[in-house]
Amino acid sequence: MERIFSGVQPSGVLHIGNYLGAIKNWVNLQNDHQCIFCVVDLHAITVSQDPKELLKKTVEVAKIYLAAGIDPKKSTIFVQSHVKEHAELAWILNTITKIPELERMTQFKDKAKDGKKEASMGLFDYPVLMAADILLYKTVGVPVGEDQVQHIELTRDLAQRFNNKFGEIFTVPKALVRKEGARIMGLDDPIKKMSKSAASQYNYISLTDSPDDVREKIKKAVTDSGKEIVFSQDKPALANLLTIYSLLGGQTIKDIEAKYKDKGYADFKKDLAEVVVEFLEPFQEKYNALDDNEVLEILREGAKKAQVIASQTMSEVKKAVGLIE
Ligand code: ATP
Ligand code: LTN
Repeated sequence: MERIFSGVQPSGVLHIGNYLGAIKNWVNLQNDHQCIFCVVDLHAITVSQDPKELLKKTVEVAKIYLAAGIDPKKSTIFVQSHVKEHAELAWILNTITKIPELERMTQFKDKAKDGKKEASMGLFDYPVLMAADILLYKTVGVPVGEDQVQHIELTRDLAQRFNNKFGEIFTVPKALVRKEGARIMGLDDPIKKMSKSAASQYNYISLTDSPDDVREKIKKAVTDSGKEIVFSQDKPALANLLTIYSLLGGQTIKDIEAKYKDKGYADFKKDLAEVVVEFLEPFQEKYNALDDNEVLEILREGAKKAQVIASQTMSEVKKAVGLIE
């Protein structure tokens, strides 16, 4: 079976963009692939995190994986910092990465926008650690949202460069990006992607939001000028809301447009809120029923399984590079 690897940072509460862009796809893949899903805590600390909150969020992200339908009997779930080989391989890949390759990364440019002086080396090096995550497991496919494609291109370049220099060790992975939902936009700003580290909570609908929060956030969501409910590129706010409605409600955009032909934004938004609430309810029921200690046990077992593969790859890498084991 082809191997799949992906991860999410425990940098905030996951939102419907993370679910629709990435995790939903993971759930489908686990039936016919060997899947490894990681909570990437070492990536989260590339920007400042409160230590107590980080611990809490790491367990929360794992619970979200489980509540979304990731089955630990089929897939390996673990925490990145539990498998030390991730940091070890990142160091070796650093030695074949060129500085301009990292300077080009749009995520770095976005996150360091308040001034490169304040950005850490870790933030700059983030894509190399991500390449290490993927290459350690000889991954074939990486299911992610659109914003991560540039990082996967770099991962492919590094794999090829390493293989040319030291011998064929790494598999060259490909990004698996869904056609729809790969880029859910912010509710308060439809030009930027929905982000869990956004300044305002009105940017996103988190997977743990209460029904009243959802209703309020959708009511406040910005809309475009005009009255008609139609999907169009020059109505980015409405296009985003229609996409969310379609993916969470299981109806085509065409059907939704027909349904609101003679109605306005108020009716549309009211119903959209109920579609989101209906999706979240069973999800949150499963989430709330999970026991933290059992989840920690799943993560420890997952790390043991991941480590077997990671240490095998690391030994091959060390031998190839000329490091004594
Ligand atoms: P942050 O804003 O804190 O950097 P994030 O919300 O972008 O976080 P990540 O942990 O970086 O979340 O991403 C987890 C997964 O969710 C990735 O595969 C990413 O591509 C996907 N993703 C993130 N935001 C969106 C979005 N708005 N639409 C679709 N997919 C998304
Ligand atoms: N950078 C990713 C998170 C991430 C990841 C990975 C995704 C870290 N390592 C490996 C896929 C494969 C993000 O979503 N921001």
